Amino acid sequence: MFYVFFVGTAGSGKSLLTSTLEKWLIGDEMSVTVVNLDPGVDDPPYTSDVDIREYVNYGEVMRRFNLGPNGALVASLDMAVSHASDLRDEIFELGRDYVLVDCPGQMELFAYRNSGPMMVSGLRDQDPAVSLYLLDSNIARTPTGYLSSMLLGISISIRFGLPQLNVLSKSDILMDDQVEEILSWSSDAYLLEEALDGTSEGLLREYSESILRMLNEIDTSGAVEPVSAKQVTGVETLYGELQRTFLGGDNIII
Ligand SMILES: Nc1nc2c(ncn2[C@@H]2O[C@H](COP(=O)(O)OP(=O)(O)OP(=O)(O)O)[C@@H](O)[C@H]2O)c(=O)[nH]1
Ligand SMILES: [Mg+2]
Repeated sequence: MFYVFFVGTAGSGKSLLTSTLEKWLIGDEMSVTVVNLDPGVDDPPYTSDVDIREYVNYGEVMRRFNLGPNGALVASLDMAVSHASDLRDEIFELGRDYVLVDCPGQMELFAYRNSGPMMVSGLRDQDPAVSLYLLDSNIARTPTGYLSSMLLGISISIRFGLPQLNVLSKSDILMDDQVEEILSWSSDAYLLEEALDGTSEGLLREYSESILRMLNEIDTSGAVEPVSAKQVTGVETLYGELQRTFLGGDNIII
């Protein structure tokens, strides 16, 4: 079983890409288990086979502990961690080729708190896994937005300790030349530095440049695949990358 964890900021397109990739894999004669790990979702764009909502009631958590939507999500995931082995058992019994895990959009669960990484390691156990990090085109279209999205991706990869693939989600909302520009930033840090020079000033520029130097030093720049879950473009390339990652072992692409 190969695990793919879909992570990215709120609304970056994780759930729709989960659904699109599921269809793609099934079309390629793979068997797929879809796991919903978002306790607060109402109506995901797929039919989940395994669902965290079977184990924790987000609305009830909100009412009982008098929490707001974000606090209730944090508390719900904390509670659900104790059921990670039950979720894993369900996944294991299905025994399918791919396990697509749609994670909640609240990134602090994964970038800072323990419950996200604990859930990830509880689910996959020793099975091969990759985190699929979505950079939202709405954010990554500006040089500073791109840089901050990459930093968040690094936080997640540090916490997960998994090979990571970066995708530029919702690429259909950008013009072709905007996509090309973002891809050029991902392949050549000097071009990103130039772009930052043109858009930021003073302290912000100094910060951005120091961060860029740090990224260069730890060699974290890397490929970003443009994908549109809506128009189903880039999915074949993504599928190829996933296969390459699973077959080739540890290639952390970030
Ligand atoms: N244009 C365009 N819109 C998209 C694409 N993918 C998702 N969307 C839209 O973006 C919105 C959010 O998509 P979701 O798939 O729910 O995003 P998410 O990351 O799962 O959101 P949360 O779970 O709330 O964090 C929806 O209105 C989708 O229709 C895409 O490839 N292109
Ligand atoms: Mg979602």
